[in-house]
Amino acid sequence: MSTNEIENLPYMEKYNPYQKAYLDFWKESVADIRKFWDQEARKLLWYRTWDKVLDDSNPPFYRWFVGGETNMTLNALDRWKGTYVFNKVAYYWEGEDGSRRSVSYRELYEEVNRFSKALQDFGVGPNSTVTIYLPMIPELPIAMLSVVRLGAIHSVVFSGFSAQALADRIVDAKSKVLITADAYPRRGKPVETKKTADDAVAIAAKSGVNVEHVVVVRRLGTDVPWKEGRDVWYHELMSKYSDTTYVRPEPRKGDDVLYILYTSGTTGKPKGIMHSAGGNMVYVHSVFKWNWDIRPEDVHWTMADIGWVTGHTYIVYGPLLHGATEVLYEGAIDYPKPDRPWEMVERYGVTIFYTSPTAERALRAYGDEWVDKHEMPTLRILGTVGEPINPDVWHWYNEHVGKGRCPIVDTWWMTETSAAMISPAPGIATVTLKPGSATFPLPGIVADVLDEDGKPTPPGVKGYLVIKQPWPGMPLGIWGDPERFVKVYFSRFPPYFQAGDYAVRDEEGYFWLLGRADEVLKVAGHRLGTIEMEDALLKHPAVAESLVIGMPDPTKGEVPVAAVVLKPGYKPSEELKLELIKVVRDNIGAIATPETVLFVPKVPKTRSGKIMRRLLRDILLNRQLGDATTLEDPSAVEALKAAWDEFK
Ligand code: 6R9
Repeated sequence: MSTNEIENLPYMEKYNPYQKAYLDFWKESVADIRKFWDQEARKLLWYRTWDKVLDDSNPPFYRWFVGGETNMTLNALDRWKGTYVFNKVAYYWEGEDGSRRSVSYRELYEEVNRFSKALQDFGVGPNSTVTIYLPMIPELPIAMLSVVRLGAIHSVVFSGFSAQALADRIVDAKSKVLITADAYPRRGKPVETKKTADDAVAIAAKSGVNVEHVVVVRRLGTDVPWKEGRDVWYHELMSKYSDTTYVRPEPRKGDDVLYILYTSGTTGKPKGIMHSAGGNMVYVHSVFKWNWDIRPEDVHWTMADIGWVTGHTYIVYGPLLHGATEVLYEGAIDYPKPDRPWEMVERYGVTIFYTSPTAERALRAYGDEWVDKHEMPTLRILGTVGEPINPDVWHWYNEHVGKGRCPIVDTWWMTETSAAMISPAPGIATVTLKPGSATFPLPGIVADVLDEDGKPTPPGVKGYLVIKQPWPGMPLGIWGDPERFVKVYFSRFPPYFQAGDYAVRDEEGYFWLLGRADEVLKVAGHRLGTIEMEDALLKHPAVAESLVIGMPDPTKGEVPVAAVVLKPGYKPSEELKLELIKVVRDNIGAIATPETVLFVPKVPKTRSGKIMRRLLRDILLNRQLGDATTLEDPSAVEALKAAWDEFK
């Protein structure tokens, strides 16, 4: 980007003197991204430095640190050998049932080496894929690091996903090895992970993908189904390898695949986002520092699940790349009492606390007394991620959790970006915060808001968020589907990356993120596709047509509401409704449970046969409508509205 263009960016025009330090840094970074990221990458260890910082010869398949060789675990573990960090706590783990364990960097290093060796003995090597279906226990980061150490590729599947959802991901990634646990507690009751994993393996086998090894971590000690020859206990396996086992971190090229993580998009099939061994590492390392101003004495706690990208970056790789101490919590955030998080902040002396608006809203709803009785003097920075934060929730977070003395770092980003893209960066300089705004793009990132025609919108006018230059944390592509990568992210406003979010900039250039502009929902911060849910409903023999819309919810942000047209011979009933809800849960997981299923005679569509889900949502909410003239049959809309009104 030329200096001229940078000077002309609207958010450069006005700033107060405090922001100048930040904006000057930012300006320099985007003026020459190659130079900037070259410097950032040199803060890490490489077996071999790159020949080229960025190869942009085949856009949008940008390749970073080409010719370079490194390994994430070299920087996350081996780097700390011989330093004080090796004796430091890497993870304070707390089980929902109160069990506790702390894992030092040394222990993590030893355990990862042993498990790497074990996986290697199963034939796992560079570019093999390993699916990990584990609850929030230390073995989850251990498994991820062990896979990465071998140059293999992990696909972590959220432990709340169903057998079908797990099977789909095993099949797509063609994994021969699955790592899981016997069971884990959720709200005091065991969730039988191994059973679900077995079901998934059986479903995957029908599609011709045979899982040969299932490694089972013993968490609760429950009885589990067992298949001799295929299943092996983690602890029995590990007992074969001594503390001094060493596996050399496999040299990975900068543009080799580090991991894949499935996420929902605008079509039914979840897509495997591929992140790179060099670029993701560099980006995560830099951003973690900028977001949290991370220091040796910090105790960082991302209260999220590793099964989503937030956990990959901010529980596993980010903290470990900085030798930081992280809290790993297994259970429900309000169990057994609504002050569980605040009690834990005090117990571990947490200095940086990061969670989602959904969690903030839920904890607020229990009443201020639960948080007010905790002083939490160690806290110094709060963070928020996953959805837009409502200004009143922001104020509550600031006053009651941060006691008015902790800046709130609102981080906008997505699975595809590796780490935050638009957010305050207290690790560099301060900017004045505005409740509900993620402030400015991070160094090296140029973002903009465009209208339908691809022109930047004036201040105050809503548009589509785009990223204008490549960045090291960008995906290598979609696993097995390069065309879809181009289509989803780069076809609407080429050559820019289209995020899929609505945004607006204010007079001072601050970015305000306004939620998804497509068929993606954020239900309690979890990313789900309406079309995935519609596909699930269609699997039921009674369903002829299905429609899913995200409706606003005071706690979860959004909840899915389904409408179905039944096939001839089927009649609406309470029983059928429950069956349909179950179909969605069985195909995706409990997180996707529809709020209700409405029975309608027809699904409203446009004349061209498209379901306009956002428009229908506005109709159901009695909001000012967008253009409804293209809807083919007004009576279908009326019927849907009547069914919804009755449900309310
Ligand atoms: C990290 C993560 C991505 C979508 C994204 C946007 C929403 C994330 C946000 C935010 C407003 C924030 N989102 N952070 N919206 N303010 N600070 O959540 O990744 O699960 O892929 O979801 O989340 O809509 O497009 P992912």
